[in-house]
Amino acid sequence: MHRLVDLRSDTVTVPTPEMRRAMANAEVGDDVYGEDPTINRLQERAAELLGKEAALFVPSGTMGNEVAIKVHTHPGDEVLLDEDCHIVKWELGAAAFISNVQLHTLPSQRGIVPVEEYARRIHPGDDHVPPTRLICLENTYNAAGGVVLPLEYMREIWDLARKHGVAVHLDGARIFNASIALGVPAKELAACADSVMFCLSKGLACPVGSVLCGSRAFIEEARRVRKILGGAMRQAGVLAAAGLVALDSMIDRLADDHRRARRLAEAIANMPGFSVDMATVQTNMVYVQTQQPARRIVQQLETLGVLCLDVFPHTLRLVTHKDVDDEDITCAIDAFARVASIS
Ligand code: TLP
Repeated sequence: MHRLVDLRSDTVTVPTPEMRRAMANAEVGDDVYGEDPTINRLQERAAELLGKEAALFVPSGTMGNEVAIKVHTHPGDEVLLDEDCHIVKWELGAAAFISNVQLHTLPSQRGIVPVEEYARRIHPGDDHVPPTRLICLENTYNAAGGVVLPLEYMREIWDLARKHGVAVHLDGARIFNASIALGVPAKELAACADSVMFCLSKGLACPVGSVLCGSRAFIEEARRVRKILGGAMRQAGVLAAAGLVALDSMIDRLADDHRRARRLAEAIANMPGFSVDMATVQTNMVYVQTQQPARRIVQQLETLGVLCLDVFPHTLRLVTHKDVDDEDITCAIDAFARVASIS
């Protein structure tokens, strides 16, 4: 029998042998004293790659986003963002819990809130209305299938925010997927935001970690907030070592994940009981609409050795990553065909 094909998320990836070697041999020190040379190297490398002055290694993408929100805002401030973005949907209300901010959520078309809508909502604050302090963007945008926000759109938001003195934070958990899909350096996307978080632990296959990038002053304060939240680590160079390998060798191969997602989507789109909006298949995710309840399909696929998530009552999410090869895609397509034939 073929091994399990795990399409639940790119977070399930395991470190490569090269990462494990680098982790075993990593030079380490106490990072709370700023003395871990491997973490320092990772932070410098990440800042350079994203075109920012400085960077901070954090345990998770959620912490990176939430530290950024805390640094950009004061209690009672307002943050404008899409209603289904990760910060709203999957971070357990952390922005309210940690930063005491009001999240003003706006509907979007696949992560794109019209620029005029932001313009209409931005408020300087007065005796009645909270000041808009921050706009959060997400690229790639998870909740519509890993779709890409175009560079032009990001620039328009950036110009608007500048004009009104509002900060922009980019949840770039999968910024390198966006960069590959757009054929644009990640730096150019990052240039449209004051701060950017990207994850090492997703398609880049590291076991742990994300990086928050921004100005030197922003990162200095972020470091303090990370400590308050209990996210300061000690000899975490063993983790950062995998991150350095990832930045050197795992970015370009994301194109393979995108190609495999497309193949999977094209096959499933033609099966009875399923549909796929091919326009949304832009990176490493496939959202499949199901006639049957998605939960039931997940269970049927599991018995055939294919794992995926039901993200909405009639929507499945399939994510390709480095631990899914062409043969796995064939197995997944066969499993879907069997489920389609019995439902
Ligand atoms: N996303 C996970 C789940 O939490 C949904 C996944 O499997 O996709 N921003 C974005 C856009 C994300 O997709 C995620 C994780 C995060 C932030 C948070 O990263 P972690 O899991 O490291 O806290």
